[in-house]
Amino acid sequence: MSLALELPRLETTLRLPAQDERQQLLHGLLQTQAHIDSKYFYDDRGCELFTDICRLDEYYPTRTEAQIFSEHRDAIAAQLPRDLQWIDLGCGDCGKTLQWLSSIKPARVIGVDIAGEFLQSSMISVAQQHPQLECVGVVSDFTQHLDLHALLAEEPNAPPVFFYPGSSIGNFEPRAAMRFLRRIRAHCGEHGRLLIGADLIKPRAILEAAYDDALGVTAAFNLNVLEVVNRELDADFQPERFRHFAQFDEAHRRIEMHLIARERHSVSLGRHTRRYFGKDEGILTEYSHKYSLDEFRALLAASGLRCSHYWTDPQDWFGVFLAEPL
Ligand code: AVJ
Repeated sequence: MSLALELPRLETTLRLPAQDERQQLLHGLLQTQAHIDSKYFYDDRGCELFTDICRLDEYYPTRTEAQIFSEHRDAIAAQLPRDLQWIDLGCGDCGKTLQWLSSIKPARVIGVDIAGEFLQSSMISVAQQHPQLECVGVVSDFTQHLDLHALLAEEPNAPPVFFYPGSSIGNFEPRAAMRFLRRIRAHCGEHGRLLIGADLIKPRAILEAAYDDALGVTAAFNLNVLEVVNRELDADFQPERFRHFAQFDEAHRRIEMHLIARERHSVSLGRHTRRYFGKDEGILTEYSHKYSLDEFRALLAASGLRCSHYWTDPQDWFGVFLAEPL
């Protein structure tokens, strides 16, 4: 027997060619309402800043979800099928998944993330801590394309449990969220499950503070996206010419994050394109939708998923939902 650790399997699913990705990004910046997809937040610096956000006093979602998980872990695990395959969507460093392994004892762990190098090292660390566990990393922009059918079919007797924590579902507008949840459902078969976290409606002041903290970490996170765009498009955004803005839109039940031009100026978006920004004109960088418990269960139902159980914290600030195919 060899003592060397075998590297975990890493697969890359089809992605848009880099050129098309850049076209989409450019197109968004040239709309009347300029926008940048939230996925561009997460370069190395952005991942670091997001980790810092999760530790802020004002940013309650991560902490609240972690409390719900630690309080109800055994009750949740008891509702999951035996010999499951655990699919962590947007696994990052796999920190959340690691906390589940001893309770759920999965047949296999599949970590899916858009950041490939980071994913490789995350899966290595899971494999080192659990040498008997089969670990697969899938590099994928799963919000655009989710096709794990062939991979899941390798273990036909291990029902998939999709883990989508952190209220990342909030980035989707409700219709797109439904389409995404339907794609998850299509992978579930009879015994598959979805364990998902969603941030809940609460007073505006608490929501807005969570997205505009006193230390300015969220502002730095938002502004960092301009550095990412500069690299992607060979653009010349100057972050100091923009300011962070976050606001709860009550009608749409979502936090909207924008970058607002401090003054009238223009930005080169590569060699052939220039965009003018008027003073106070904004670039939309993120939606973070908030739901009531009933609204989120209705969204699951509209996606062909029945919410069999849910758990919240004492203040009903965050919801963890377990769903199965209808
Ligand atoms: C990672 C999408 C769940 O919406 O709360 C945190 C991202 N943006 N602070 C969220 C985010 C600003 C976060 N999600």
